[in-house]
Amino acid sequence: MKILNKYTNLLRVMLTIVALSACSQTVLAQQQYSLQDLPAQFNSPASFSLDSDNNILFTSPNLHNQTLVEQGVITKAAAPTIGLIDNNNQVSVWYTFKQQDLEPNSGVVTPMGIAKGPDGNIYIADMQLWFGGESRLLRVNVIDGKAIDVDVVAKGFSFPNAVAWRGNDVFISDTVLATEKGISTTSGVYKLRLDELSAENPLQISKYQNKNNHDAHLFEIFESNGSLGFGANGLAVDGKGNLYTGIMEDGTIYKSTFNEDSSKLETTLFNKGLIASDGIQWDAPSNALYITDLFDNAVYRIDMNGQAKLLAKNGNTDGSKNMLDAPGEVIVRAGIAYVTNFDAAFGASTMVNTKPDAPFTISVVPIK
Ligand SMILES: [Ca+2]
Ligand SMILES: [Ca+2]
Repeated sequence: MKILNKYTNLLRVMLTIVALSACSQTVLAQQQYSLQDLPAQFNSPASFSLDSDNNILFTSPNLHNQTLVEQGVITKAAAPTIGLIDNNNQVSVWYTFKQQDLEPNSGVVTPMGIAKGPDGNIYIADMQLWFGGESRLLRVNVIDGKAIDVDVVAKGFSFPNAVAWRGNDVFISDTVLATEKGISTTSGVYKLRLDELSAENPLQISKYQNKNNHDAHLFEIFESNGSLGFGANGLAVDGKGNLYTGIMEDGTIYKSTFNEDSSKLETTLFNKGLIASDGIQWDAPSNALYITDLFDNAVYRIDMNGQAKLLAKNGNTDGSKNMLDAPGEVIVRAGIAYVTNFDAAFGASTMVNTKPDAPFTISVVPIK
């Protein structure tokens, strides 16, 4: 009996070792994907941020779930996900949003803009306007490069879109504060301090009423032509601390400069001529801004004098063969521009893309 026990125990130890190594192998062998063949859990790749290890993170709110189910391309809705592009351009799942992350009234989370904060955590705009919830700024708490969990740190936005940090201040574009179709859209950019952001007591932004009656955190207000109902969208901060805001329906970019105390000095027109500007990122080595034109299926570099140069443009595609497919944002890493093919189709006459479709892709464009 004793001998049997001994062998049973030995067997148990051996089985435990086998089980543990199987477990660690599962962790090590995390599924990886190519940029040109993403799984359906990345069916609307949107915005980019670099993490602390030079990986590229990207949000995918998966806004095409319903369309793709109707097309028979996928069988069930994919949860919103954050992907990671490693230094070998392999894509893996960094975080999948969970039940406890959903906005309680709408039951959804819509991760749009993403940016790394000065505290090393990842901040995400959760757009709820289309779904009946209260729009939020989320903080993904990061330890050793891994996403641990998610906290709500501010709420009360209308259509939060891009997120960009300037020192300890975070800027969040709000694409629709008020809009009258074909007449005008009012949009803006909020500015919050890191020390105002708290999981225990999320910062409450009061609803925009008019130009003279709004939350004190509203840093800038923009009026645009009302053609789409989408105003302030992409945001980026350059090496000198200037802030750039793209106004989607006007196809313009504005530049805001700052006083010593980080208050606003002035905001002026910086570039115009795009059809519908989307995400913006600034790249240090090339000292330039990179921006997509969601409607015109194009990617541009814009120098620090506001001069645009076309980097890539395609017609109506499905995104295969590295072609652009309604690009949402572009980020540069080591001389390569990565472009999310958001693949939205709004049915507007000025929009090149006509259909969200497989494959789900991120394009790469050398910038030299
Ligand atoms: Ca596609
Ligand atoms: Ca398409």
